[in-house]
Amino acid sequence: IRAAVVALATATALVVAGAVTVVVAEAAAPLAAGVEDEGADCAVPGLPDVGSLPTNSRLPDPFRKLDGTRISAKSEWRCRREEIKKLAEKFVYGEKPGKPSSVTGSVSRTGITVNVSHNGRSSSFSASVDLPSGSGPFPAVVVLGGFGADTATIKAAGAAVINYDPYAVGREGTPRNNKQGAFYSIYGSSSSTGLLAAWAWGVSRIIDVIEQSGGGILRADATGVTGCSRFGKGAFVIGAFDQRIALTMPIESGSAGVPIFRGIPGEGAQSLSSAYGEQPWLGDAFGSFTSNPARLPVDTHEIVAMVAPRGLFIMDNPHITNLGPRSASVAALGGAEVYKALGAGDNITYWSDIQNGSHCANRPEWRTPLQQNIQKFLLKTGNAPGAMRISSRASGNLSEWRDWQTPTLDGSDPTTTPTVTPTVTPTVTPTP
Ligand code: MCU
Repeated sequence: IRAAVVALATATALVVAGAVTVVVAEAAAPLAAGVEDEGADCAVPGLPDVGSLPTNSRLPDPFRKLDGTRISAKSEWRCRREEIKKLAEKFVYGEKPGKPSSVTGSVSRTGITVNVSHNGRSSSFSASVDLPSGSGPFPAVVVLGGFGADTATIKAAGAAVINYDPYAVGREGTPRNNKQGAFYSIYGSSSSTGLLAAWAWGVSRIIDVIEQSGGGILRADATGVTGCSRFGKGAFVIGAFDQRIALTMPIESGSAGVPIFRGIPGEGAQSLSSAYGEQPWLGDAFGSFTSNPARLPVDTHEIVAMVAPRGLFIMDNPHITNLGPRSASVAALGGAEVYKALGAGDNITYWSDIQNGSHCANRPEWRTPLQQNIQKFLLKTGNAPGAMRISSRASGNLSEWRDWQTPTLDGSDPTTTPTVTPTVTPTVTPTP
């Protein structure tokens, strides 16, 4: 069936039996994958050791596999993506473990509970739910720490808000060797996984519970995520590391979020050592790169690419250099090359063209694109194209950062679901 669907997706029109025309087009809004990690079965070759990494002042080529060859077909992206995921875990965020042996919980009209146990340890956490008007089941946007895209706009667009407290899963203010929260109760307080990956694990467990709930209140196939500032760093990593998330919306995420690591020192944003030291947001392994990002075998344009072809709406603030907005625009432009190669260039938006320079302000400029992204990727009622609205105050130049070109990939994107619209042509019955 999958092969047939893929074959159909490449056709534009099929005439069946003379009377019924089946129009097949690639859907503009691909559904999120039904699983957390669609490439979990990929055989990833051994990763390099930290000591053997070459220095590369440019962004690594997202299309070049660990074996040195480049991908040439869209169907190869899923396993290249898995390589990027493994590199990002090993060198940047720390490992995000998959679904624990037991995840149970409940979804009500006011809240979600999550109980997890694994290897003889257990922990739990909860999140509150705020439904929009109507009867549901509703798509939902996970808002980190009550601090993200405007919740009134989210609800008015028809999506529920899940208020997620990341600190219940990975606390701030702890030393790296004594991390705390529901994640670390399971995986150990000396786990080398940073808070961002722990927060991502927590959202994945919320989605597990929504899936198991039967979908009467919240739809498991239409989850978005947002957060601002440190929670923008979180929203970015959460969306990259769970392919069930249909729409990822980081806001003003700053260093350790969207901005390319390589660009941060030159731009004068919060330094990598400051971000690494302020809180254990990044994994412990990132400590080898804080003064040397050119040795990273992966950069954040590839974290952007991990979200492809799913919906991504990056909001940034060009008025605060400390946030690295120019480096964030380069990450978006670099990652957008993967979106384009997959035929999903319309699914990414970067928007830093804003007036008010206050950090995490509620901005009128983002209201319409926020509604459009929710309609397109969560409600599946819209089809507005993405946009690169990069403020001239902080606009990076991708060509200065890359020495690779974007390939034309063969085939249709296997993660894109074709829309099949049967049109019945009236049969003309000859009159006697
Ligand atoms: C932009 O995110 C962070 C920033 O990295 C920190 O240095 C600062 O302390 O807090 C910002 C934030 O989360 O503000 C709400």
